[in-house]
Amino acid sequence: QTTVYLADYRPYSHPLDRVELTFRLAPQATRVVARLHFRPDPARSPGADLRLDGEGLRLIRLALDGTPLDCQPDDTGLTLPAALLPADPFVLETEVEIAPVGNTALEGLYMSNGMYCTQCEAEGFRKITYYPDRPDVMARFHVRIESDLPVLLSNGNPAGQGPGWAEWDDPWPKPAYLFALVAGELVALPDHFLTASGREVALNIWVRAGDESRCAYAMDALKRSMRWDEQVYGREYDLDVFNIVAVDDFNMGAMENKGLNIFNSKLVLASPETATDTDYERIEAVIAHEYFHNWTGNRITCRDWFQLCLKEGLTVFRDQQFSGDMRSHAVKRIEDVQALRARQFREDQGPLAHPVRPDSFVEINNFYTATVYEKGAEVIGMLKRLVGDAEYARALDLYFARHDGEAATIEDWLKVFEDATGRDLGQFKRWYTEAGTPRLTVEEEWKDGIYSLTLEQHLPPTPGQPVKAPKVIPVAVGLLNPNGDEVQPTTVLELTETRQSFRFEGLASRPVASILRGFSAPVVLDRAVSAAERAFLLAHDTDPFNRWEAGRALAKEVLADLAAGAPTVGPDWLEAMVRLVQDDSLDPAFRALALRLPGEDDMAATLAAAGKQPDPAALHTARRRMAAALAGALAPALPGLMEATQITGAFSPDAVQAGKRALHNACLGLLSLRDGGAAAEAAFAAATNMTDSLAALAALLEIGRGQPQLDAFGARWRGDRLVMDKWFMVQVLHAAPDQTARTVERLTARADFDWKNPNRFRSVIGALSANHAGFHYQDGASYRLLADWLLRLDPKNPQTAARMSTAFETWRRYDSGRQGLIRAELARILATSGLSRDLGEMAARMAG
Ligand code: BAL
Ligand code: ZN
Repeated sequence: QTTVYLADYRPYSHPLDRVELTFRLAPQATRVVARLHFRPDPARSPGADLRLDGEGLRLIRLALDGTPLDCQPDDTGLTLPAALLPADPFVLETEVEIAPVGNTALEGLYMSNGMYCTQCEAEGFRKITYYPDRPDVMARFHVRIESDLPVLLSNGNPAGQGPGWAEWDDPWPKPAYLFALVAGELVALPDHFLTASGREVALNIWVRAGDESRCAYAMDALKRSMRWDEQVYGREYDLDVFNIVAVDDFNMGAMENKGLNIFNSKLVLASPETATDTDYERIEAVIAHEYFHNWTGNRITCRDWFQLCLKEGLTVFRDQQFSGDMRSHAVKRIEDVQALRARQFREDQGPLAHPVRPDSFVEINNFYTATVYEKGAEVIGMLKRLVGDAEYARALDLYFARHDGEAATIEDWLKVFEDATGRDLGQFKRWYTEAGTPRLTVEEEWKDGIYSLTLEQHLPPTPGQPVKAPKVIPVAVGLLNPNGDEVQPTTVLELTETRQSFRFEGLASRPVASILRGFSAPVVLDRAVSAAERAFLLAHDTDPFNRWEAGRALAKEVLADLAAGAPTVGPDWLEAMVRLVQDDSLDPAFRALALRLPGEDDMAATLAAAGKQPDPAALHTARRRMAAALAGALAPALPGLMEATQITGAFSPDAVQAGKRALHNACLGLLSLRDGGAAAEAAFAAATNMTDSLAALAALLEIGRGQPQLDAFGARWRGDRLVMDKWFMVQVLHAAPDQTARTVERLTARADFDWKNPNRFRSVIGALSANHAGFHYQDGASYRLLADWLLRLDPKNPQTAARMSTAFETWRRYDSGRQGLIRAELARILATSGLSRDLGEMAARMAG
């Protein structure tokens, strides 16, 4: 395995201006003719050979300015010796043959349900033609597609079409990873958008016939995204057309190819009957994310793949802002922090920890991680908090002005902020270069009317980074007086040293501190707070995030106590929940989030970080007892709450209705713990939308019932791949711990378990590891099953196999028995011959 290092970066030797591509599509033997217009620059790498990347290509023809060349490719590309290269601009022409139909890795040009499509990020273009496949080589593309299929799409603007062909011209220079091609029997939902400066843009969402009725929400989200980017970031769209295509077989969520976004169909298609509120929310966010990439990613791209967070962190941050503006900032922040803790903190605590900007990799596909994306977004949030909103806006304007059309770095990004604000960001840069989640301890002192907070940061060692210098941590703090009134509004303390004190004067009485408001930095706050103080903050904090956080901390303490053998659930948390859930001044979505019990994996991580060994079985039992206690305490309130949150009018996926449904269904889940499932059975029978239907089904499965409903659901949605993914997943997620592996074995034996489809694979094998107690069941059957499936998938689709292998990253948390079982599976994977670079790198890093 070859490791690539950031420190080895060198600019590409031969500037490339223009690319002309011709595709003659055929499933077994597609011909790709590429004409690359090079413009030699004597100042750049004089005398250098010309190296092109290429994998799995059959070279048919190679010519330089029309003269055939006799150069033999190797396994990874083609080298033209410097002696053959003219000093003046020249055209290199290649013709290669590829077989899209056999491409199960879903990288490069492949086929999905009879349609051709591409995925080139990060290094898929080299599977299409010989090319300098690196993001700092930006060129203008002209594409001709020849095929009898009716819809032929590529990037940029249409440049002509006739029977059996179409041409596309992209005026904006781009790296090859943003190239896309689609050809198929597709139909469009058409629309249009008038930009702020009055340009008309044709919008289309392309799907298979029959799916057009499920595109309206995605189209609406696209138009709102386009308007939002104009209004908030001053960014207008820059082509005559914007196409989105839905594809069933896709390794990721979606891809931001210039003017031709390709989406996993589950992130486009939605109707009330088939999509849950969570699906709608996700579609809105991902449509926005991919659209926002047009400026943060496409117009300004990354110099090399180590800079991936430059586009991904920023674009996630922008889509989070957008979703907050569209829905509720408080709810969105809580959801984002939950996801960050579940995925990124987990990554940061284990053998896969890496900096937001890694400095080496074996396979770049393995670095599309929660750290690069979600922590990358948190780092930008901190920057904004530190410089303030107005300065952030000025810095972003400067970023777009200075780097438009360029391939930039994190250094460029930080320099823009330094120039716009006059700040020195040298210390802040450590957030990009050092892995690990800082831990923050707090000491308080109240003396002579002065309240002092002493904050101390602890930076845990991570692979390859044993010792770290202090970071800049923005800690948002507010103070409440004992009556619950706020006496110090939110102020951002800048912790720059290992240990630092901050004083608040002029207070009449000892305040209650609300620390890390809005989750102002991605850190763990280690603070011993009494249950009474947490309950006080849950009742009075003006910061909605910290209000929720107080409830969450209380709940985690209850769960930890129960798992450690406490006989009952104490009253503080239960009483607080009873009050909160009936507080009609609170958004139902917020109340639903507060009612959600801490997840078992989350709890296991919390215990492990505190030096305690989590017992998956004990945690599972404790969580069930906690749910039962909550259901008991809320029993008198549940009927009234369910009635108040029953939606009577027409379905809408908006945040208000979704919030009501979330609270209603949270109550239904609790009620079913007491009524034997009667209410859930009735709810399932009456459901008119997927949110309610799936929630009722989950509530029944959770109490070991629901087989007739599961059968009815399966019979109704047999022909719908996306809905059937839910059917598969819900069974695995809610299987009892000793039945989880067996459930997966039963489901994977079905004819409709199409394991080469990434969505179907994730719906079962991904759910296996998401069922914490089932995955970690003591006999190790789930570990074996996961390893078996990873090894089976790896030769077909290494990228997805590698992603799913992260289920094993937490092995160090558990007892020696489980550690041994997981390590044996990792060793078995590593001992397999022909392992992909993707899975090989992941297994080796996890095995340590
Ligand atoms: N660039 C890969 C998919 C995404 O993050 O948008
Ligand atoms: Zn992205």
